[in-house]
Amino acid sequence: MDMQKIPAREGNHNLTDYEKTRETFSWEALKKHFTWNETGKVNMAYEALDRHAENPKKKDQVALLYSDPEREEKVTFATLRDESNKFANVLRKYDVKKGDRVFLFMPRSPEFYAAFFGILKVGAIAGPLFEAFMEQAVRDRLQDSEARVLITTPDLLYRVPQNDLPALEKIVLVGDHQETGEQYIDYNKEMENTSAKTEIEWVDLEDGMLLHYTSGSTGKPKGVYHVHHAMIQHYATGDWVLDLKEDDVYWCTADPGWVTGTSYGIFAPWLHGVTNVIRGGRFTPDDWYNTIATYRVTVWYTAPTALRKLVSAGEDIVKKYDLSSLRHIMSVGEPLNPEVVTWGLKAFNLRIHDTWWMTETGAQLIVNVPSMEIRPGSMGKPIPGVDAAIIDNEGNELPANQMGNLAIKKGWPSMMRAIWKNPSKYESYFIHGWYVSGDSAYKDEDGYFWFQGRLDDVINTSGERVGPFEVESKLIEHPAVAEAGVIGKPHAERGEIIKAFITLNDGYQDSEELLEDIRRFVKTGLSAHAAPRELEVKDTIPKTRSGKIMRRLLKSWELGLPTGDTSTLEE
Ligand code: 6R9
Repeated sequence: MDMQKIPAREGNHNLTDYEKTRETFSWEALKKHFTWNETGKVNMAYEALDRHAENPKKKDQVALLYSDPEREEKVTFATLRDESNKFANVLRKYDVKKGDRVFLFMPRSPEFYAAFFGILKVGAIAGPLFEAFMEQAVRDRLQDSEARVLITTPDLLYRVPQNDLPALEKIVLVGDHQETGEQYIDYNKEMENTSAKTEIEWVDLEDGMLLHYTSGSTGKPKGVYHVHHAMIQHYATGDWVLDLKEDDVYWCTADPGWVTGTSYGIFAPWLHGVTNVIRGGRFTPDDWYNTIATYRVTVWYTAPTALRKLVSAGEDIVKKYDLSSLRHIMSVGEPLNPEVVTWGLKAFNLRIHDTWWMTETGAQLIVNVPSMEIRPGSMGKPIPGVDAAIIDNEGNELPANQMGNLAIKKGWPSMMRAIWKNPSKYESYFIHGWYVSGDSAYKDEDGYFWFQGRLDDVINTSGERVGPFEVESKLIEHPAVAEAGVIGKPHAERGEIIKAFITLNDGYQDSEELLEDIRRFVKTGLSAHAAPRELEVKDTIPKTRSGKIMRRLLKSWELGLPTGDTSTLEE
């Protein structure tokens, strides 16, 4: 491979000597930064919010700089603290207690963030759901988590199948509405009538904080369970990788329905007390550049799929905006194409720093930092305090340049502590003390990690993880569909798109209208990002003798690749 190397960035970076810090760093020593080191009790909301609101020098600083095409709001640390206190009081009024699950299903807004911290302040576990989820996706997650309270908007209420959710007692509605049932709580009314002071519920480091549902290759989405202790790694990576300084204006483009939107859209920036830009609404290159220019964004965390769209939009549009405030750019979610890195150097005169991690890992693990040479196409190196390796299926470490399972030595602070109500699934992630990511990669002689692909059938479309099983299950609910097999098909801009192969029930004919109807069925029943962009009718779907859909075979056919071992194929 023709390997270009991009030298370290000049400047005053938080992590100046990666190698030396790796040798000397200990999580133990970092604890002294946090109040829980003295008190033994913790709450993320306090560390990220109240601590700054109590600091006379910081309380009036803008914490949340919200904008969408219709609304702009600047919320200080003191105000966000007060609003989250109020929401904690509202939850207590309805008897929400430590350990209860409280879910949020709404677009990004100042109310979202106040409610989110209010949940943490009573010691409850927050479960943010992406606003694009349709009924099935909402049902699966609220049923599995047995959420007692849901915060949503009147617009989204029709996607909440209340009759199927026996554990759900209250629904907080943010915005004007007509609903009158006992189960409804009016956000604005309750917030007006409650005090801005509250008692924070102090919890243990290992107590639950967050549930993020994520897709695997089989079964329904799984609840990845995170605890307050994770903050130590959000803080450390906010320092080393995000390179945050006190006067930064930081923008993470991810929605809090995905882990990047919580760990790096909420925790890391606010643990560092920086101004956090939150933008709602849809993506357009003009809007994005305009956001950076208007708010003088200095540090920007985004995803390859968005960057690829910016590349397609071209360099001329970059020149229309004053992006001179930008100091640091990072990417996560999918492989970052070397061409995008090269383009970034030209268009922004900045390096784009790839970072690798997962919902399950809770925080960044393999990264590029400003003081490190970048090798475009590589995810970088493990952060201090974390050991990563390439292992074989028996758990043996493989030598440099050999492809295998990307694995992490168990025990980093932000690691998930459980899969909700599914201990055997949790155990299945680990062999011989290694967490096995499901990604394949290799490590070069200099310790840089190179992503190769997923080892399971999980699809990564525009940076979002989609389990083929969920899509297949929805497809066969359509009256015309008998069987379905779903794969990810490589796509230049989106990384992968979802392609579904289906067989039809008797009496149905393959037609454009039917396929469009099936597509719409998944889109409105599950979620837009899970709807297959391509649908193809087949006579049969290949299956193993035990009845498992052979997605690998469908993929090889689709891509014209050798089909490999088909000995388990059903006759
Ligand atoms: C944070 C997040 C995790 C999966 C992961 C991998 C892919 C993430 C990547 C990357 C190549 C990177 N992924 N970062 N692939 N290079 N820098 O994305 O979490 O939604 O759970 O996805 O995404 O396949 O296993 P999540």
